[in-house]
Amino acid sequence: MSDSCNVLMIFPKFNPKSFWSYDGACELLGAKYPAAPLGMITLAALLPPSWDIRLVNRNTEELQDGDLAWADIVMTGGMLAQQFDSLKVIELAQRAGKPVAVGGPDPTSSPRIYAHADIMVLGETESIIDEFIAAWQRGERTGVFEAPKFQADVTKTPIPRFDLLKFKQYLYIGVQFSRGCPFLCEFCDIIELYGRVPRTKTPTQMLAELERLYSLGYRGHLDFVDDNLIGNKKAVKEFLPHLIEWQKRHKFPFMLTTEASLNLADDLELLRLMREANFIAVFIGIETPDEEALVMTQKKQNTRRSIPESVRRIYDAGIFVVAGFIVGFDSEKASVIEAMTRCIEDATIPVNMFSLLYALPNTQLTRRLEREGRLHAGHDFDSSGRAGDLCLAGLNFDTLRPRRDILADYVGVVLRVYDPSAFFGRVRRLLLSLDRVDLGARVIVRDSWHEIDRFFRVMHHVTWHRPEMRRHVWRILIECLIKNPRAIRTVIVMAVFYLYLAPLTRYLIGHVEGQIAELDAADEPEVPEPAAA
Ligand code: B12
Ligand code: SF4
Repeated sequence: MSDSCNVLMIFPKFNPKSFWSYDGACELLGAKYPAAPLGMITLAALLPPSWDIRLVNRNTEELQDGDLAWADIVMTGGMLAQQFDSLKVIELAQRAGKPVAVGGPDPTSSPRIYAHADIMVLGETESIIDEFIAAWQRGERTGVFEAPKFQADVTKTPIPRFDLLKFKQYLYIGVQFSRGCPFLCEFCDIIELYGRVPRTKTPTQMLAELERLYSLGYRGHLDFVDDNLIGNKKAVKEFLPHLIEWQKRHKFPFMLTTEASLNLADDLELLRLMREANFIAVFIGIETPDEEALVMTQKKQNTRRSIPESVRRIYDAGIFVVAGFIVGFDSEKASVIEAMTRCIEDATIPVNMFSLLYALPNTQLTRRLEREGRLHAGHDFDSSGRAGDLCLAGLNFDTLRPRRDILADYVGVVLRVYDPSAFFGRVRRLLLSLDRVDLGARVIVRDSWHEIDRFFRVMHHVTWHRPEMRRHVWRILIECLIKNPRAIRTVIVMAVFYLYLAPLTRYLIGHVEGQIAELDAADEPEVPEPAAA
């Protein structure tokens, strides 16, 4: 038995042109990719300390000559939107004669696609890592290690190996407090992968993670990647006072974002705590304003409420909402353009991710569509390098409403919501009234100083290269300076969003219009050849 092992972790490339890839914005802000690979660095922390680990993130850097030769084992894997590159990495490793182990959400949801990898570590690694390590140390170089479902005790999860990250490559770093979500949305794979009983880390554990990041020199944007931060309200309410105290003691080194369900709006105490901890934004799946569709898709927590009022309550805590909307639910009877646009305008949500309904592998939706004979063959296999992206590759099933109408609605909503006047109109209404928490003059001056370079870069780009934004951004900036200076940072955040969202939406619209044209061409009756004279 040998105690040493050279592990080459390769984090595969994400498919391009996604809402989440911040194309253009990353370069402008001096980063290479928005988010860091938290799953991989968590796995790294679970391996024996005597093993040497090299992490190569293919989204930010190239594999160097010699990396593969150095490795005793290659570890790779991630999500569906990385499947295309994961399969390439497996091939690269196997061609170099190295055993390759895969893991992460996509191999867990679709193991058959990765069956040719030498080793599969499926599910939450914490629960199965000891078996894998023991087998490796016995000299076994193949095998399938499957964790029992939802058993991982996250209070035992070690601090992720943040030291393996090159912070400058990223716009933000992720940490995780909880796994799982109590709700039952039909299209969601989170509850299948991580369960419906949210498991949380302890406050001490979380503060140790923050302390490690702090001592490694990280400052700035920290994302709580929880599926639903408020899935276990009692636990998060216990944690937040510790987080507030830590943030205050360290003079607020981190501005925080997360994901939560809309019922966050019902708990003013929770909102107050999040505000004080310096949460600046929360991603919420609103999905659709159509009650019937919400009921059918089992997203009952969004029903029987006014969506704009709920969002307003979150704004009152100084936290802005980024929303997810889906077009293509089975219950849609007619165009959703009007209702969706109205909901977004009434709720004043500037940034919205629009998806076409996607049957992700390992969901109730996928199983229902399969039973109904509507699921497309190869729905879980990425042959094009586009799969998984809810904006580009949705509707991987036979729709009930004509497909063409759904696609036309998608284009219609995106066009209206991302028209520059509409977008900046919402930004202005939101920011003039957003009551950001007061972090104190010293923190504001320090942050402004740290970000002055980014501020000038963004404003220079807006002023000289983006005429459609220039007037709006300068106007809101000046108005905010006079009427609501605490929201200035958010003006720049919104400008950055539009910098990449405008070209992305043009691309998405072109892509979807291409699909519409294909459908039209397939529908056109063939013109008979003129008869020969
Ligand atoms: C943060 C996040 C993102 C970030 C990415 C951050 C990054 N660089 O990794 C962003 C915002 C970019 C993102 C985008 C998307 N995401 Co995402 N994302 C998440 C989220 C919420 C947290 C990921 C995380 O850090 N988890 C914490 C770590 C500790 O958990 P973990 O990754 O599961 O890792 C554990 C194990 O899986 C294992 N493990 C992980 N990797 C490996 C590798 C090996 C070799 C081994 C052995 C083990 C192993 O060890 C860890 C400890 O147990 C997850 C849900 C979740 N709870 O994980 C969804 C999730 C991964 N995303 C998902 C999806 C579908 C997407 C999108 C495609 C669509 C979307 N939701 O908008 C887009 C991709 C678009 C694109 N083209 O880029 C699905 C994936 C489903 C699938 N079958 O693959 C998930 C599971 C849930 C969801 N529906 O959102 N996402
Ligand atoms: S609220 Fe979000 S995480 Fe929870 S089940 Fe619904 S879609 Fe999934």
